[in-house]
Amino acid sequence: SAPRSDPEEPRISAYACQRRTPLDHLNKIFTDASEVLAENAEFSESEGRGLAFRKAGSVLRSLPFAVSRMEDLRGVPCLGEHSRKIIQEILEDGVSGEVEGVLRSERYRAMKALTGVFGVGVKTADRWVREGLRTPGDLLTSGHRLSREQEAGVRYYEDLNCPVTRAEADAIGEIVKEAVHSILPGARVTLTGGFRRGKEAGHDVDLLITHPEEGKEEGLLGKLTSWLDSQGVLLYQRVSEGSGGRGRESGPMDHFHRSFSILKLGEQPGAPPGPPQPGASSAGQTQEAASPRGQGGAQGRGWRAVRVDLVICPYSQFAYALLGWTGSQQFERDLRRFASQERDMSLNSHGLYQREQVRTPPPPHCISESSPPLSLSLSLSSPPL
Ligand code: DCP
Ligand code: MG
Repeated sequence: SAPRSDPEEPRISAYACQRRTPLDHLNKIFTDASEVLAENAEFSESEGRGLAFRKAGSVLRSLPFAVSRMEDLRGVPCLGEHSRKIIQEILEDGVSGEVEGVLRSERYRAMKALTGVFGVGVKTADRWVREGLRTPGDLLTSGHRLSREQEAGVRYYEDLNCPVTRAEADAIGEIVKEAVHSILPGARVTLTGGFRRGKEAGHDVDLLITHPEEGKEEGLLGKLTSWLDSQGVLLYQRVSEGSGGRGRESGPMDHFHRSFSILKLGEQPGAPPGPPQPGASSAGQTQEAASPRGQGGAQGRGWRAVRVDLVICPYSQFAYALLGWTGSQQFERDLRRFASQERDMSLNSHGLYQREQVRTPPPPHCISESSPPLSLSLSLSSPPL
């Protein structure tokens, strides 16, 4: 990108983790467009193109002014030719023809609807679209074989695509906290993800659970989900065993014990969800339908389904886990990239590692993630729920 004409103006970092990004920003018309193009690229498995639009959206979100002419973008990093063309179109015509075309396209709409089903990824949705399916309702009539997760995704489709409010997230936090404390007094439950960043709505509730005495957290997830199940609150879950953070944790993915679950939330935030329905006592078993066809909305039913991620971490890794689970995704990606490219270190949700300092000749695999994580006091003082 062209250098800024005014050397007095501070440069904007190409790393999202070095930019201030307010919750409410001034360029929504452009970030909405890049979001659609990023999704559309991801729907064709063009990861590189998708990432380019995500990066463009991220930098636009950080600008302290509303873009009103192309010159405003001089020196702004992370905006490729394609993104600039879209911005120009919007500045000139009020809309981007390309984005409008994507929004109207049958394929985009079908991919959006089908990947909106919990448990359905791009590959599966793409296969279904090529077979002629368009909506989650089509899945019910077509007799396609669904995984247990996808079945739950179809059953609770409406609820899971209705944004979770802050009050609902807090209510879920209270339910989980009560359960955790009855099992393991002294354990800490922290709301992470978008809500920790101050968002008023989200697609799920992310909860990080630990205990100040290292080791006490072991075995907690199973007891917690059994407790929730016994209360009729657990509508679905899939557990990812991981290593609980006790293995050789390399790569950007984390290895915590985690439950991808769907919980039942009563009508009054914080109120108990009511007695279990007949036949609804065990997660994954038959539940009353929250149908994708519209009869089963939360209104009138007295409860709604909410996607919840329960993550257990050893206390010694809590700071890193909290950092890694707070997001945003772009912030996390660039934080790891910054660690690697600017500090020759390696960061994930388990720790921050020094890489081996062997530089010449460039070794084929120079990352040593067996060294102990550096101490990090970050956010350990942030209040638990
Ligand atoms: N995260 C991660 N790696 C994972 C899962 C999550 O780095 N395997 C991080 C990035 C996310 C944060 O954790 O920002 C929470 O994940 P979500 O997908 O729930 O994202 P948000 O909470 O930011 O968004 P939303 O409001 O849609 O829930
Ligand atoms: Mg979230």
